[in-house]
Amino acid sequence: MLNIVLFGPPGAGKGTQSEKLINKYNLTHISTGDLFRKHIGEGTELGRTAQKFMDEGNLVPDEIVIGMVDDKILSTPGTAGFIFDGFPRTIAQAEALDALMQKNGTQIDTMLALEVPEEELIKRLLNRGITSGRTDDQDEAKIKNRLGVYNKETTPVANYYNNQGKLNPIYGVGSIDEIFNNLSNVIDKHI
Ligand code: B4P
Repeated sequence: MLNIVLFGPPGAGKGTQSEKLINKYNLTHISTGDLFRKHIGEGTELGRTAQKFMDEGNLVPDEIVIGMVDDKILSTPGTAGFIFDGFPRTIAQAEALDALMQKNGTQIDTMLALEVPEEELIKRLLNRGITSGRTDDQDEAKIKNRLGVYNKETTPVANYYNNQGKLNPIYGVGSIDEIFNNLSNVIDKHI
């Protein structure tokens, strides 16, 4: 199996690049943000709980996120591997993911970390707020809160993988294809 963590701040291009990577490498995409938006769309209890946190730009509590990822992994047996997009976002989630991988007799092979300056992130997210209607992308104060939460709670996750020798920083500004090629070059070293 090939298991990849695609990491980066909100708006770094994780979702955009995941779509291309899953096609090229035939992997299963697990985006916790997409899974929450699906629950919200279906009006589930999990969705109602998650929405309160997402609307403010805060993280959904770890136990909810981890349970949802565990369910998703169990529902896709026989896959060639996973791309985890927007997960893990805390050290507790990173530890839980290692345990889930171990339980399934596999491991995380590499972390690809997209790096994008904050002004560019704000510009991209406000733009997506207009085109997608996503409410968490429409208010600059909420976007700045998401970036603050990322800096405080999520950046330590990069160190967690760096300590395991798995961190690969990739510059995330440029054309989507150029960034995709740089990500693919790192992945190709693991297959
Ligand atoms: P996510 O859905 O993960 O949203 P995101 O980080 O904002 O988006 P992403 O990074 O995938 O978007 P992309 O750059 O592709 O999370 C939303 C919320 O869910 C969180 O705030 C949190 O509340 C909750 N949540 C999710 N996971 C959680 C977890 N594990 N724990 C706790 N809470 C969790 O796209 C951004 C824009 O940039 C797009 O419009 C795209 O077109 C554009 N773009 C992409 N690449 C570009 C490029 N190279 N140049 C120019 N524009 C580009």
